[in-house]
Amino acid sequence: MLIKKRPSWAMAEADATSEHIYLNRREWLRAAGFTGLGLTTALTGVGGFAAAAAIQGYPAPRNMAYRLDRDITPEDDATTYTNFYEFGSSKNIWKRAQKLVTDPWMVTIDGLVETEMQLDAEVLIAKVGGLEERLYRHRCVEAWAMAVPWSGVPLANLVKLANPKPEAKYLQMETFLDPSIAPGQKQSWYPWPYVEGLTLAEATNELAFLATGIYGKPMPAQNGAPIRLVTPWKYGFKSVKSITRFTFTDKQPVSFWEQLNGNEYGFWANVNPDVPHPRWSQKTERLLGSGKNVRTQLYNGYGQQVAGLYDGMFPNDDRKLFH
Ligand SMILES: Nc1nc2c(c(=O)[nH]1)N[C@H]1C(S)=C(S)[C@@H](COP(=O)(O)O)O[C@H]1N2
Ligand SMILES: [Mo]
Repeated sequence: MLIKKRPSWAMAEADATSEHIYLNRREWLRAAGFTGLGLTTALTGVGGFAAAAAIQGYPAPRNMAYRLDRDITPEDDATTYTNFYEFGSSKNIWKRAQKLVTDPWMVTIDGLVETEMQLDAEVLIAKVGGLEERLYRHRCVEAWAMAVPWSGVPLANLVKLANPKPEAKYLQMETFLDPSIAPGQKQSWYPWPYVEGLTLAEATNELAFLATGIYGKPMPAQNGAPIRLVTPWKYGFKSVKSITRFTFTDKQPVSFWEQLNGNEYGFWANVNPDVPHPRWSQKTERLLGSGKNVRTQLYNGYGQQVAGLYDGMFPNDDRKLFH
């Protein structure tokens, strides 16, 4: 996304950090000769930091309720053409993103909930149900699109686990903050950490998905490991990656892009081909892989599941729902 506030001298490639060999904790232990099933148990509790195994359950059984009207995007395209501004503003950040250490990964659930929690992503996912696979379309506000198999759990399961208080109306989600590994976060004109939010009605809609994997495998760092949101009826920027905090609140969250440029990127951001972005049309989308252009659909084709969420919300200006 083009941000006018961004100084012209700040070229994305200027943040490139020196490449170095990186081993995550598990690989390091394996390299050091600690292998096998006893490892997780042996490490649990050491130094007060529960050492979790990676999220289990791949490949997950496919939920056939979610079908596509197009081919699945080739894996190479979906995993090498990615938006993850923490690692730079180009699409080509996948190598840099390998610095992200995703195991262990502590997640906080706080705000207007009966009991605040801090738990490892693996423990969280184990608590909220077994993985399933869903084929979803994805439509970036920049007018490119893909169709991918995500693995994960319904976000509604997390909301249930969190047990929000009756006053809670929104769920805010936040990405990690660590400029030492994420060079984009050294760019101080961005309002880090990346934040997104949904109403609780949206967060508990059947489509809202907490993804842990893609193409039948654990999520690669560049696609938002170890857990990310997927809301396929909304522009892609709502689908916040690498989540560390879920906060239940009675105030509408102000998202990362909304804070930067609220005229172009609003809270609702539902896909609509008839409401143009202030600087370009949203009528069509370019498919990653084939490069083919196809018509964009209202709610990205998911109106049957989600249109009811917005009934009568902005009777005089429903365009508000589509920015
Ligand atoms: N933390 C974080 N989440 C993010 C982004 C980002 O820059 N940082 N980019 C968003 C945008 S604009 C899109 S289109 C999708 C892209 O997801 P993908 O790279 O897995 O296709 O992630 C979204 N989630
Ligand atoms: Mo996007």
